[in-house]
Amino acid sequence: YTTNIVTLSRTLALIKPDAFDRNLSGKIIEHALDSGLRIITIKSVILNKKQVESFYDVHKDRPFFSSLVKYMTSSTTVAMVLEGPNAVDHWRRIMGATNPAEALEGTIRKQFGESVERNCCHGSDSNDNALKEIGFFFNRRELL
Ligand code: IDP
Ligand code: MG
Repeated sequence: YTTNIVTLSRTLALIKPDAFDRNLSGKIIEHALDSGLRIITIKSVILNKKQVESFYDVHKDRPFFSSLVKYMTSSTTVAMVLEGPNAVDHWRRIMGATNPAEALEGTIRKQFGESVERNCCHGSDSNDNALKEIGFFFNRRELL
């Protein structure tokens, strides 16, 4: 006989301030749900400078860092934990490339991204980073 065990994993997804301000949260969430991902939890936050500097610490020496911090503190961010088979890769695939100009047709960033910075959404890039990034926004009681 064959067994058919699907291993579910989780990723952190953000709707960034540019998308929140353009009222695109619903459409981006719809993309996630229509693609088969499940929302485990969701909240909105206004990040401060320290939080963004910490979240994007790997980019602290890049020329765009100060602009990125300004953008990410400018308005509300929606944070959600998405779950599904291969959630990290799945969400990054439907988001599309970092630069919306290079993103494939039908992806969220192609549809809604304004620029390489204001690219409307975020997704963790590995399972290890997903765990860290989920912990950045949510405590254990929010993830039961
Ligand atoms: P990712 O969001 O696709 O993982 P990263 O390279 O991790 O892309 O960059 C983090 C964020 O920093 C991007 O989503 C974007 O908002 C911003 N960013 C990345 N590269 C540039 C750039 O060349 N100019 C301006 N902003 C950038
Ligand atoms: Mg990244």
